[in-house]
Amino acid sequence: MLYPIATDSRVVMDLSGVWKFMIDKEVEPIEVSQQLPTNEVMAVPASFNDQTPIKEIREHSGYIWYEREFSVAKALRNERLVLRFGSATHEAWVYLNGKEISHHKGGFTPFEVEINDFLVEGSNRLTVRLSNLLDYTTLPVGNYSEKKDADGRVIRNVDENFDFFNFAGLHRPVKIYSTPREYIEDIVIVPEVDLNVKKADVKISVKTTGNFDEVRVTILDEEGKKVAQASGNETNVLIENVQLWQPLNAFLYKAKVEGIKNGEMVDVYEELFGVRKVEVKNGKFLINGEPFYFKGFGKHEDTYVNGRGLNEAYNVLDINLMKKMGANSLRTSHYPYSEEMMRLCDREGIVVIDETPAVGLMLSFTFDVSLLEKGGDFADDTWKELRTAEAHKQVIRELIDRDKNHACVVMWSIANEAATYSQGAYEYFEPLFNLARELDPQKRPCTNVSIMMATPTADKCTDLVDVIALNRYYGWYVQHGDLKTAEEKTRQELLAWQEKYPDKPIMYTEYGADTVAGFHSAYGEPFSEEYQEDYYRINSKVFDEIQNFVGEQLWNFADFQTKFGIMRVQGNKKGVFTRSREPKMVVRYLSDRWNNIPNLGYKK
Ligand code: BDP
Repeated sequence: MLYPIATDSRVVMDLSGVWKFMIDKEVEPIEVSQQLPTNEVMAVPASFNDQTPIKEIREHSGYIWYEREFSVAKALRNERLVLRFGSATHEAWVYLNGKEISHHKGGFTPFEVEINDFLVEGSNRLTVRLSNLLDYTTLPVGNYSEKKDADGRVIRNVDENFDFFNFAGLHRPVKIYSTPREYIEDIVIVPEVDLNVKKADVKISVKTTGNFDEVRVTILDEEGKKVAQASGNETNVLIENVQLWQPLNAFLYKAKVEGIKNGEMVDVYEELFGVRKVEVKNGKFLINGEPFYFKGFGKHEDTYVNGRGLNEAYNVLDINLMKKMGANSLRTSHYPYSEEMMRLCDREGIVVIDETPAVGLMLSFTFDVSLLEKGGDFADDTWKELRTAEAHKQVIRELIDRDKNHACVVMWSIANEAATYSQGAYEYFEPLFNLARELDPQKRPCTNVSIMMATPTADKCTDLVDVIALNRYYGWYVQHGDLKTAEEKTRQELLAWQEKYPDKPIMYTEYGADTVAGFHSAYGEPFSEEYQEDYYRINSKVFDEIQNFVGEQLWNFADFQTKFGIMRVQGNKKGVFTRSREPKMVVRYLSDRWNNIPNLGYKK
């Protein structure tokens, strides 16, 4: 799906701003033929939760309404007009002038609908009903329950089956864009580079609606200089002396695609792309033929007030902080991030592991590794009770459709910390990996980010992954406060993986310790800034001993908001930055380490 941009043939209207807002108390049905009966307002894009001091709104589980009016200039009304949501969390019903025009389930991917037939002259009323409910059929997975109050009103509750606050709302921009009636619908770009001769053969497929005499593709470099041109819906262009997209050294070409009729350009779209080669070979993760070492973070889209809503200034700050630390990569834990962030990562050369919102696929949460080390075929009810397979297929489709052309994306993460050690896991995941591999035109590697109980002996899904991606908390959730034993355990486990799967690269996608900024301890006790630094130091030491260990993405970039819990003091404190992005002490150590590790060729 193309990102909405303005071009010589397209106009974009942004509906960001202050909308009318209301939580639905389900007392009586809302009449969409009437204006929303509310005086509340909320800013869009943003989560609604932190824009109010009212607890009942902040913690509301159920249905939520947004509304605003807009007009479309007369000059545009003969164009094809598309209403597009960057995301609406988690399920949306869209009404225009009281008529339902669209429905979408899944809170982290865009959807759109043509609105010409529903528009009226003058003011148009756009109403959105959202649900922030999660259950055993949705991604992420929530524990859903409901009860009735004294008046017979349904009270709904979602207990998150994951460790982040269930922010919701119109999280990403809502836009109307125009295209001509005959238009470019989609563009798929697959660059194949011959690294020896620095030549790229770029396959470009253009999906159009309507009849064009010619579909012309022009490739421009960063200075706007034409480097190649070809014609056809399916075409290959050759780029000589190609400039590669490299980690932290991005080069982006522009594919200018024009639909031409009677000698005139009717529609034009410009898609940026990078030329780079990603391979997994002999226990290495290669970018452009050289072993890449991941340095960076698991993150969240999580900022004060905006919640999970798009916050471009924070996105820019975060990438700048990462670059200063010598980091080169991030994982979009635990859901697809905004398109704006993906475009920024393309531009900045940040390497991305792109994750679906499949988190919480586990119904017997424990860090008791010994449970599985006892041997036997572990079984809990996860794969009997969860009914997420359909939603999972849908998010894989929508994620790959949205992000397929991004140079920054080097790997898909199919799920985070699923019960991959439990009976039925392989049967659940095999079709999903097949689907991702079939759909991705660039055939990127795929992984499943694994939880501690998915030990080398217990995990049932390692055969499916290209890279072994581990979330490990030795020295925190286990061997808490005992870094000496934690170091031994880490070494033992990594060596066991390497021995069992010598061809698969291994990396950490999470490791970390909750740390209260400003809390110090002469004894390096847990929660102190000293402990956090000691924890990272022992981990680094082991990583450097393991030949096939190709990267460290720690948990977490910054402190973030979670649900309440006896283990959470105003959220998760594993950030190396606070939620407002002040560095904790460990940032100096990590910056020192990472600035001395090359992006390519660290472990030859
Ligand atoms: C892992 C999860 C992550 C949590 C983290 C933690 O993948 O979402 O926030 O642990 O406990 O289980 O800090």
